Amino acid sequence: MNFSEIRDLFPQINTMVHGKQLVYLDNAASTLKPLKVIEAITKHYTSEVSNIHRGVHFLSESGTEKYEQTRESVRNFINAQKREEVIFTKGTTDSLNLIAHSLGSLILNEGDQILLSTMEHHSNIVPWQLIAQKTGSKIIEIPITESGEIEFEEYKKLLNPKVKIVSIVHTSNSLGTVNPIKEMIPLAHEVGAKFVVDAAQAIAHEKIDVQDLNCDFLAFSAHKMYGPSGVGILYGKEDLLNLMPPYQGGGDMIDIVTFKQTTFNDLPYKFEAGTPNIAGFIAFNEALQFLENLNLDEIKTYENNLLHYAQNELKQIKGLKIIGTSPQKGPVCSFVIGGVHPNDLGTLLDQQGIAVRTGHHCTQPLMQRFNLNGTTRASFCLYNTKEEVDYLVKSIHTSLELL
Ligand code: C6P
Repeated sequence: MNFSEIRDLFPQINTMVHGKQLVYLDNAASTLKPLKVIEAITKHYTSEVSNIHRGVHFLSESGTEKYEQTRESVRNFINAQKREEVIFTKGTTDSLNLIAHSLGSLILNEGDQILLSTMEHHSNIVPWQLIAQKTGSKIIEIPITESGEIEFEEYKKLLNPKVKIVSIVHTSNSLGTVNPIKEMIPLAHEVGAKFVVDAAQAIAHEKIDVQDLNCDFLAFSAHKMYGPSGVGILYGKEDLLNLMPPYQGGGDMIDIVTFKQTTFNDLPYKFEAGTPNIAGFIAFNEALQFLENLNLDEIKTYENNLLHYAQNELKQIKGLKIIGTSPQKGPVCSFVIGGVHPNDLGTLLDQQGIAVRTGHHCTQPLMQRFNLNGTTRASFCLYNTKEEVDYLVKSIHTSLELL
């Protein structure tokens, strides 16, 4: 695979920012989009607009067919057994809210426990807090080590029959840590708990096979895997999804409505209320094809090499400390430098054309754990290069001279 040719597939990569060539290192927030994805959105809005699942006319039927093709591509991409297990949502946050509210209201009772780790994104904390308040259940925190890894022995100790749900990030957006999900899942199942995986950061960087993992639920967003925003996936095991009550009402999720009572549609539509982001889901298929045509193992190796190169180069900067030093990492490098505020550094890097994220990255409990107000985060993906890393390091030096 020629990674330098891949850059040509992304029109935004050649953008100028403040008169400088863009160096986009904020891929954990959202990736750039390949031309094919952009063209699919344009095509839909130029000549193919119609609603789906609702018309007998040509445009509605062909739109429905394309939309449902994406479901089949997602099923194949994560190796789900059935298309009914692939629910379309607005994104990871929406998927996690759906599970928390629907599964939570089904299985949580007073005194039950939900296990979350210190490194969870707010989207994998707040929905659980909302349902915990409603059901009288409790959130228990699995601590992490100085290197930013789950304390596995503590996790084992916390498991007991009161634990009904364990919800864990596969790859941390702030630390890069890849958690030992595959070892954690059977232990949760032993005490009868359901296991939810937040795969927002993992999905574009390594192969995820839901049958092999044996997770009960998996959530991710298209915009972090070269697809459009406002498009997300919730995978769930069919038997559980069948038992779970609907999350939102209206649109496609109904079977028969009377003022006395409503019956609900079958999976996956039971969880898909209202008109979705049709163009987005159709274009998402192009992003999936793009990733399928490349090889996720090769992508992982390329990105891992780039991460190690970046970490080694960044470590040479006086006073720079990397936050998250697990040997198992996705392509994310968070760091702090002495008395430098991350926002000041981020602003100066922006002046030099570099996009990084600064702040708490929607992981405030994690920042509290490390006693930080935030970090600067460079996050890489398949179109980033060593030259861009070198430019980042040079630009940090320039910024430090100005500060
Ligand atoms: N993290 C980041 O810059 P949405 O916004 O719904 O697509 O994804 C939410 C989400 C959930 N879990 C993890 C691990 C995530 O990283 C994110 C999004 C972005 O790190 C925006 S805060």
